Amino acid sequence: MAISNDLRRAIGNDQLTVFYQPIVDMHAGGIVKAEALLRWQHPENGEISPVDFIPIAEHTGMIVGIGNWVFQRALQQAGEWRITQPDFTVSVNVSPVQFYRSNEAYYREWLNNCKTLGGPPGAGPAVSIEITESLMMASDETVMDKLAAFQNAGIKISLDDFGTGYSSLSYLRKFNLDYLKIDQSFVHNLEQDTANCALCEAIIVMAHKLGLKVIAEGIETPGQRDMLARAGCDYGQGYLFGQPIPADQFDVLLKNAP
Ligand code: G
Ligand code: G
Ligand code: MN
Ligand code: NA
Repeated sequence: MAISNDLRRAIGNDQLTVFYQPIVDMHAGGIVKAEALLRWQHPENGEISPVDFIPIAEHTGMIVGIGNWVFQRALQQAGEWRITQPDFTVSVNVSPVQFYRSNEAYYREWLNNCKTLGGPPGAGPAVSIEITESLMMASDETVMDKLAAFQNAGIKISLDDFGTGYSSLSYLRKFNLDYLKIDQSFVHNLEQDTANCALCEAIIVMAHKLGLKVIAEGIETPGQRDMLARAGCDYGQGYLFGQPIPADQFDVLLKNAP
């Protein structure tokens, strides 16, 4: 397929970049984390969304190499931001296919990278990972072992898109996660939809009782921010605080942040 050949070439031709979207502390304020989001600038077709090319990368196995590259980029970048903000963390999306298709050596390399790249070690690894429910559904021993290896190395784990999959609550007991990300579909009509509001409040209470911090995604209005903050949500992400932007623009955002 043409696009998979193009993607193979994109890796070596500097067509892939990592953008960063701010994540703010809902109570103290300020940008304390970022999510790394991959972008592909195709030479003829312009920007191609990860929604379109990640599935191809997964299907062909290219996601292993691409994922490794994103992880290293994000780690190096997070290390730079840690010079002025020692607790700063960048979270990286990790596809289930990366877990299935990669071996022990691959993980050891990731974990070693965390020690050598990523800036001052004081606050633990500068990168955390985001996984989805589909990975937890597989729940075989090797996936569990790989997740445990990350956590033993101090890498925090977020459950992304919470509430959109099967959301079997038993996963939350079985896996020892650090963050739960409320999917943006719950946030977008928070001010109009009392049921969504009730769900967000209940998710936050449940997560806190289980010892997880909560990140709400897709916050676009001050009203949504205020409702989530009142409900005790720990962190917020969305266009209200900033879109995904290149690292040099993120630098400026961090320097000018209050
Ligand atoms: O920012 P955006 O609309 O482009 O992201 C679309 C989707 O692509 C999101 O679900 C996001 O998790 C996914 N995505 C973005 N970057 C990466 C990446 O580096 N790895 C993986 N596996 N998924 C990514
Ligand atoms: O699936 P994941 O949560 O990793 O991807 C997050 C996606 O949401 C990215 O595509 C990102 O660009 C997008 N996004 C981030 N903030 C907002 C927002 O406030 N509104 C909307 N509509 N999309 C957002
Ligand atoms: Mn994500
Ligand atoms: Na999400």
